Amino acid sequence: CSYIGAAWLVLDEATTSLSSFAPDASSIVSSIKYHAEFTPLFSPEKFELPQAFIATAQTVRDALIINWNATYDYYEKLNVKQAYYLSMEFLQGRALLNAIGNLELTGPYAEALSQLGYKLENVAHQEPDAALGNGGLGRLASCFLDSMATLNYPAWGYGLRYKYGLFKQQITKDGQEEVAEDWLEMGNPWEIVRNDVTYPVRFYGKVISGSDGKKHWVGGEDIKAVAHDVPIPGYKTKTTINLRLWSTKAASEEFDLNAFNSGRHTEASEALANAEKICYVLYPGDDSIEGKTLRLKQQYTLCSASLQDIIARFERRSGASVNWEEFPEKVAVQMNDTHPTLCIPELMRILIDIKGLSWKDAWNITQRTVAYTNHTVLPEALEKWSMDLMEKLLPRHVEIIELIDEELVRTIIAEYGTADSDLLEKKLKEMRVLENVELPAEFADVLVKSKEADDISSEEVKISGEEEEDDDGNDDEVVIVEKDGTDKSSVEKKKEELPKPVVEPPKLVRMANLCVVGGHAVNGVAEIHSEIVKDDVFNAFYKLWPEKFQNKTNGVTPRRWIRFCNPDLSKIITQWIGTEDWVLNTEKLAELRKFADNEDLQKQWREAKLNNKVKVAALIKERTGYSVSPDAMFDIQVKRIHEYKRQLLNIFGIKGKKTFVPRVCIFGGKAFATYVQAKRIVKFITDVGATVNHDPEIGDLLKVIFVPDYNVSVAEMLIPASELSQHISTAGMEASGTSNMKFAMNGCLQIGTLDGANVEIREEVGEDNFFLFGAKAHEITGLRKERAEGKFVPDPRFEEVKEYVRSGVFGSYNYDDLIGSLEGNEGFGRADYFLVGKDFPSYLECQEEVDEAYRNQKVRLRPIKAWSDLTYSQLYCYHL
Ligand code: B1H
Repeated sequence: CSYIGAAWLVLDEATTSLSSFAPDASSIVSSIKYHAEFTPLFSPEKFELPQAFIATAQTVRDALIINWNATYDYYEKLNVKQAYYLSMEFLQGRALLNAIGNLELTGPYAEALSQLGYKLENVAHQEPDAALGNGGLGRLASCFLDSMATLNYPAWGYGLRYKYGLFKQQITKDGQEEVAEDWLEMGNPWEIVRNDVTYPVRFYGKVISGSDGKKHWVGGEDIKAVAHDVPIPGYKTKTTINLRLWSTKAASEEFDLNAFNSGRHTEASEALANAEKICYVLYPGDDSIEGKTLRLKQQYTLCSASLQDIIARFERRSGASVNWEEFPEKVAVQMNDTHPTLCIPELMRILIDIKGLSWKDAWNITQRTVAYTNHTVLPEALEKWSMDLMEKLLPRHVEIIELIDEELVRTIIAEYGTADSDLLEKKLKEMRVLENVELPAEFADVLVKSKEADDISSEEVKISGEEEEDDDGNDDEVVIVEKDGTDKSSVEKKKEELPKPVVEPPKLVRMANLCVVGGHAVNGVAEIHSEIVKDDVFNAFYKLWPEKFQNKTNGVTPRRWIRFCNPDLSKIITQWIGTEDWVLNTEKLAELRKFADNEDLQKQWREAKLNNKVKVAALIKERTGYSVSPDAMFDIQVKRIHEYKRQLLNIFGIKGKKTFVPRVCIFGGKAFATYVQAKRIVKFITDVGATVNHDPEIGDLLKVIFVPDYNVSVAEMLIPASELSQHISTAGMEASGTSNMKFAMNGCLQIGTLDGANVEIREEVGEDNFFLFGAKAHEITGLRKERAEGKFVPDPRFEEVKEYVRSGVFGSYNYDDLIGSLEGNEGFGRADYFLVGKDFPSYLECQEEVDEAYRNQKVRLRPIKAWSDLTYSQLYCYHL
């Protein structure tokens, strides 16, 4: 790996062989019995499937601990450079089958469990999903861990140990309902609690200047972060890396014994509850100030505890002579989106205030250590934090951020000069880390403030909410979309209704700008997305520092997403290629191409697919009560429910299309709990299903299924059974997508727009294997403008479907707000912002092509090579 450089170390073959560890079935049985008796998380009265799962997982954990320790010792001894992936989300899913698969122990475990009277598959199904994430961003983090372990990279993940995973989605007559997911109810057999690895994390307090000339952050409240380690095994290697998750506790002195003893129990334990609630849930609702505070506390806890831990390790490994200059040669911190941005001021604070470095040295070290992955260009997802709130919670960090901003202002002035004050003003407005904050005094006379600039004060800003660019793409007007997703009128209308605001606009910290300034690399997650990052969202920064900007197209682990979730297909692939090496090197899948026309292969392939479809039909029956025919085409769209992902285009298209090959249209995904429009979409899909699926005239020609509670485990069943998958976002809005890769790997046709990684997938699988439709990314702004000016005339088929929905055939629910969002200019703020109406005709035509292809179906082989481990693990290596 020439790009790695000497500081990196990849464990070699000799140290990574698994061969020394090969327990047979009978020793596994003994070990399961041992754990059931001596380390139970349950009572001794019964030993059934749930207990069998826990005891089995504990035996696997033993093996993982041996490898974890060996890996750790090795890194420690050689003092290697380590990559740390900091993420608010890790969507791990289940671990058992993956772990024994990676350890090459599936056979012996199946045999051992059968000796105990159980089927491995049934035991594995007892495991709750570790759903410490929302969707693609979190699953990507988990895929990275698998991949890095497999490639023997010294890397760790850092995250939070949420007590409740992402909510359980129940589908009722009212649509989606959220129920807390108590994934730790039966204990977590995988984690190792490190009660001795704890760090204080401080909030509030104030900054004082000491007589030593240093700044001291004093007072406030301290909590304690406690490390929980989850071993991450690589595939066919001894390397077992670590996912370190923090839980939060009150610092012990916070428990008020006197209050407790005098009967004031709640008061006495208030500090405890306050500390623990930081890690209750992922993305707590942030409409209230309490919610916002909690989110910021979560982000800071992740950054502070992880950096303290990383620094302690660096110091320990350095021995007597700590050379801070070497820190970036031993540590790479990758920030998964902007949620861990506080790493930047936190590393600065520790280096300056605690380790005594100068600003200049600390800044140099920080920049060389930290890098940022951008996952979205949606304006509402680019985090901005209120400076007032941040100042209260993290006063020292705000001072540091102000200085970073000041330094940036200096750089911008040096770059653009002061001659053209409009240009300078524009650049400052675009690039500064701080928004709506006066320039520091030293620059006061550099800038002749133009009148217009002062008008920024009337701009409306929504923090951590649903903020969108206006239809014309002109970002000096911002339309607010309320959390309830109902109408939001145009800016003009708002201006009329509201008196001229007298309040100052809120001072904000733009986290993405801070990441770009504070890190040495910024990457997008697919080619097209990385171009948008450079040309649009961060264009001003790109012009200043072109060398920082990179593309690293996302990837998925071929272990979980083919080898283990689709054993039938895997067997066929191995048989035809003649080796199982493809699991480590997906380039090899291309060798299948030469057999593409072989009828025996095609027959096997079809049988495997059918087998997987039969299993999914059973799952659908169990979860929804509906019976579906495995002979129909399985057409699947599973992802978070969001207007930009356009589930509405899919469901409207079902009605609009004329030709018909029997289909089971499967949907799955969760809507963010407060995203009302997305929840309406869920309700609508289930209503359509309830009508269509009971219609005897339609019968097996069409079924519309909403699979409740979509998660990693459900994905592992659905994807292998898919024949068509839909990736139909408005072009330019889906940063990458990763399920598109998983579907492609499992031999599934795709229909999609030229968006995210679809573009690269299409190049890889060939145009005739990808059903392309819709507007292109560069056309979107113009199309929105056209539509806003009333120049767009919707296709009559689109109007017809809307009328049909309005007619009430799908029940008594009032769909005006849903349909309204797709309509013309009046009333609804973002009138078809996602261009469903515009793309509708080309979508329908494309679906007709799909039908045609399915009728003449041949096996379509789509061995893709672009998303191998190496491609995306290079992420950590381009730093230096
Ligand atoms: C992605 C998010 C995200 N991008 C903020 N951004 C969130 C941002 O609740 N929040 O605060 C939650 C999620 N998630 C996804 O990342 C992209 O939409 C996908 O296109 C991409 O494949 C994935 C991984 O890069």
